[in-house]
Amino acid sequence: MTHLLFAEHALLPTGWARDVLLQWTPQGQWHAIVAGQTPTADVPRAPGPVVPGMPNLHSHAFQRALAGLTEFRSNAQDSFWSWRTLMYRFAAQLSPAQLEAIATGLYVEMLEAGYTSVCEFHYLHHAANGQAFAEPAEMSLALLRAAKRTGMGLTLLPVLYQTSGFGGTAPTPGQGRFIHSTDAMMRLLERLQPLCQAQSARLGLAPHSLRAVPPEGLREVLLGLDAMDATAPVHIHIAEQRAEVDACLAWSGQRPVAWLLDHAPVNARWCLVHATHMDAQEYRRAAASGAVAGLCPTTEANLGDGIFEFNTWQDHQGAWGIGSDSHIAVHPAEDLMMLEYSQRLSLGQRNVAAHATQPEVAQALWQGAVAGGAQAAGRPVGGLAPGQQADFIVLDTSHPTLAGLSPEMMLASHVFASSRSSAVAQVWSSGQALVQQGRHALHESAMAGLVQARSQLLKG
Ligand code: NGQ
Ligand code: ZN
Repeated sequence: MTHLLFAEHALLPTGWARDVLLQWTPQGQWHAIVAGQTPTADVPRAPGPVVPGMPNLHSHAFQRALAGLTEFRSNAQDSFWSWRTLMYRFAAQLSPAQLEAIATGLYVEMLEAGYTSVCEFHYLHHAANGQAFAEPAEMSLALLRAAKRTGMGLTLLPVLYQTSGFGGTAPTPGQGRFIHSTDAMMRLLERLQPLCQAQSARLGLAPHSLRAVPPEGLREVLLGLDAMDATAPVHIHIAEQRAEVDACLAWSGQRPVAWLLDHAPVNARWCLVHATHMDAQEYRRAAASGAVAGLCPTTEANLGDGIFEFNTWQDHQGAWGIGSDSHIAVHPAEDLMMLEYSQRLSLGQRNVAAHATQPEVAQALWQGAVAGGAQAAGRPVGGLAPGQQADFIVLDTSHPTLAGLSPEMMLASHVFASSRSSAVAQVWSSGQALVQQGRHALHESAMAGLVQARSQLLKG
């Protein structure tokens, strides 16, 4: 038995199609997608245009409870680094139950906004005193449970963290909860692999950054991962801050992206998160490697990172996707808008993300981010095509900003003009309707749980 839905308008990889019959398997994968059909009375109709669900390629779930709480001056010159001090202080006390509550609330928010899968760049592994939990995967299990309960598609990326800076400097006390030997990380991955498989989550790995993983740790853990799964996704924070680039130059004589490309087998399974600071050669070489650029425009703006040269990357046909990272915004439309606006502001132009074959900016952004996000996730979540998962959203045609418009204009208005009042009516993941009339079934309890966990943390 397959499942059927009729959509008057659907955004396929080839563009908008009319009168589309969407058919998926009981396992939640697209079986057939055929345009130009006549609807029959027994087939349910989507109440609006159908658009692919968005993969979120970078998340630190716990940081959702800190969003909005660091917008005050704590230093004469606040920066990414002073924010990180506050973030570490917050992370220091978090319990597994609190992580689960925050992630559950966050995943409900993500689904309601149209994110249908997430890559968790997960580094908060140990107890507050830095000792491993009796169950070393305790914190990872909290994330797996949150994803399962909410229906969120998950790529779990346990983070390897070993040093506080280039050249092997010892971790600071605030980093105690993150640390693993390479062997201990391999044991964690082995423990997690069957658990991920059981809920069709994908397991990958994230060397935190070149600051946090020395060359031998990087080499060994990649060999270990390959022995487990030679196609597993690998994500890394790479060149977010100028101070990081300078420290890497002082240590190795090379910039971080150049160093990585010369010392690691970077290819299409890699996601380079915050490849913000690259020179012309790094743009060319990184794009040619096939790696996905992991862009987190609202977090990068919030932390004062700098502006990625999106049009240079596009000129090199680089793959890219978006992540909500610190969750200062949890909405694909906001991150796509921020990405386009950062380019407009720095270049003094408009419609930068449009390209020769796609003049519609919102559509170019949406489809680019879905394709690159799916690649980074290592899961078949690349849109409305047979073999991919039936992850999709239905736009809200009754939203005043969208009502009465063509599907192209609806998507553009959703991305650029919906003013945070989400224009998402339904969200389906793996062929299941998780969000109806804009609300996830767990909305009330999940949001209450998130708020309660944050209140506890603020008291602590
Ligand atoms: C993180 N966040 O791991 O949460 C980092 C900050 C670091 C971002 N890079 C810590 N946005 O990079 O050292
Ligand atoms: Zn990050």
